Amino acid sequence: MSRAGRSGPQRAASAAKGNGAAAEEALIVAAHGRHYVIELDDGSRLHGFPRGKRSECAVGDRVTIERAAADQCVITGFKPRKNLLHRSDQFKSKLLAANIDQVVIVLATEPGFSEDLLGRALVSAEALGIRPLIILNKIDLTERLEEARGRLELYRALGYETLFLSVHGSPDDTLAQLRPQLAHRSSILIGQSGMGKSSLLNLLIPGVEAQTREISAKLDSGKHTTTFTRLYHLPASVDGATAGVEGGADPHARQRGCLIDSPGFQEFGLHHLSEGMLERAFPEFRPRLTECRFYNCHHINEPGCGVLAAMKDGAISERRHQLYTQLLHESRQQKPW
Ligand SMILES: Nc1nc2c(ncn2[C@@H]2O[C@H](COP(=O)(O)OP(=O)(O)O)[C@@H](O)[C@H]2O)c(=O)[nH]1
Ligand SMILES: [Mg+2]
Ligand SMILES: [Zn+2]
Repeated sequence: MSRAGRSGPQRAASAAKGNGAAAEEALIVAAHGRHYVIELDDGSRLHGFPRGKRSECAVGDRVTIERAAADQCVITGFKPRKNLLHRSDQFKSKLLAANIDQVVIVLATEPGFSEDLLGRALVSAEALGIRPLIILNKIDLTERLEEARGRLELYRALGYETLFLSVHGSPDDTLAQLRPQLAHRSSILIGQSGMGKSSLLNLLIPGVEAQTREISAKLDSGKHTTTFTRLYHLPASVDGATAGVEGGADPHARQRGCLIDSPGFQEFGLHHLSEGMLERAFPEFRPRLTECRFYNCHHINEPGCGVLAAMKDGAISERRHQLYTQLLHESRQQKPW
């Protein structure tokens, strides 16, 4: 690859300097089990493995590495991170991605989207203090547009920003809407299959399929699995800049922002969130929490509960309270991990 060719001399120089053992900083751009793809600051990519059995790092982490072989390295540590997004169920807790600025929730008019998944994605973002952005795709399919808009009204009223677009029907408008939202941020895409996540990635990141194949080949020696999380740098066009080379070697790529694509969002377990985190992850609950008679109120059936009173008045939606109840139940399950 030309990339490797370009960075060859640089690599040799840095390896010689530190006798191959100097710690270098790099970015994790893909993860599949204990196998990582590591991107150096010159854009070249290596296979990376953690030193121990258990791996504590995720896509989006900045790590320190030591060269092991020409295209391999050992991850020796990671830099302090802003945040870390998890997913968990009764059986395991999984690291999803680190250093996230925005959770982009991709929904569509057809097939109908899961409101449960939307609610969970919002809660996961709120629990980390990350900004959520809701996208309703396929507005060209007008038959179910009004129904979808109606279901989203609750979330708009809660203050969540919602974009209505059509990746296929009006790609230019879609780009115009998304550019200012994505530029200079690290965003993770969340969505059920069929909502248009891949279509969106294709529109935003030219050549994304080739990149995916390259990473996939690296991770799985040729098997084209899509069961890994990966990070794509946004192209220069996203922030309106005209100059700049496409690809990882562009020194401005890091500042332009990135998109992290993660498979398997049919379910989004949040067993790892504590009760205290949960009640605060519902923004409409927050002002009511001080109204509860009992300081340790669970907002389920306690007398004098501010949340339940607000629900009775119609100020808090029953759908949202149901989700809270379900998440609280999950949070109380035993966790073997
Ligand atoms: N009508 C319409 N179809 C779309 C749009 N975006 C994606 N699709 C279609 O929806 C299906 C699922 O899209 P895909 O990108 O594979 O979804 P993913 O499973 O979320 O990655 C495909 O058949 C796409 O062609 C859109 O804006 N309008
Ligand atoms: Mg897809
Ligand atoms: Zn209460």
